[in-house]
Amino acid sequence: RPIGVMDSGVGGLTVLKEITKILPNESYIFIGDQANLPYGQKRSETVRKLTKRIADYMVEQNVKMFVIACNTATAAAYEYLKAILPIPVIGVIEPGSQMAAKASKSGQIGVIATNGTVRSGDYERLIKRANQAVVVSSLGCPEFVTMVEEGLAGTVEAQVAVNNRLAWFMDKPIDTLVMGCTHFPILEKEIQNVMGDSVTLIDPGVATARQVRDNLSVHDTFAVDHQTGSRQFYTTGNPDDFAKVADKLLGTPITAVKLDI
Ligand code: DGN
Repeated sequence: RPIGVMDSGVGGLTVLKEITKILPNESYIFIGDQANLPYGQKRSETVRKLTKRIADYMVEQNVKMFVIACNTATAAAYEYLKAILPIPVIGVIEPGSQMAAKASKSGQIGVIATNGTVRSGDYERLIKRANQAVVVSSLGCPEFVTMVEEGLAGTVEAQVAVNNRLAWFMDKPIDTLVMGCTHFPILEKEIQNVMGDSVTLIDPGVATARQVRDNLSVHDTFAVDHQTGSRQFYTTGNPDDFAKVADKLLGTPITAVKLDI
């Protein structure tokens, strides 16, 4: 049985990439809900409904685990889906928070995310659960999502936009910055350039991948079953546009199929 991975768009591919690095023999179904992108500006009830729709489809496809590779959807729907789905559900915020709390020495952590994720307060709550003394400064960067979806990562335009937005952190003594949106690791270079080497960037996808592996190995019935290592890609939007950005991101050409649900 495959592992189901979803995002509102191509951002979740950064998480898929980390999962396949440590579980290369599993099979995966990835769905980008691009017809409804961006999730970050929507009400959380709407995001919950959209995420459930994808989850239901994944369950119909007989996936053995559902990975919400989107911070906004994790904030809106993780607890809800965990309670109702018949398979294990993994979100990205808890693993990312724990990783950040561990990495910070100064106890000053920054979070960049969509407005929806910032509004949920989940990173702040879960980072503080891991270490109460930490000070968390969160900033919404919704325009980063659009830049990534438009394939602008690596351009001067992207660097300028990242510089402008992250100037907000200049008077904040953070030593750790959580890329709290799965689209943001695609702008990692631009973000590191402006933050400087003294700031450690946290990609929650890395910690999430470890959680997927650990979860597979504790559920006997879901034991790693060394499959063919196949990957199927679906988008509710335009498959050619999806494939163009996905190729760049995964470093290998892929085919995407239009999903009508
Ligand atoms: N990739 C999603 C996240 O991690 O929050 C958000 C993208 C979006 O739809 N705004």
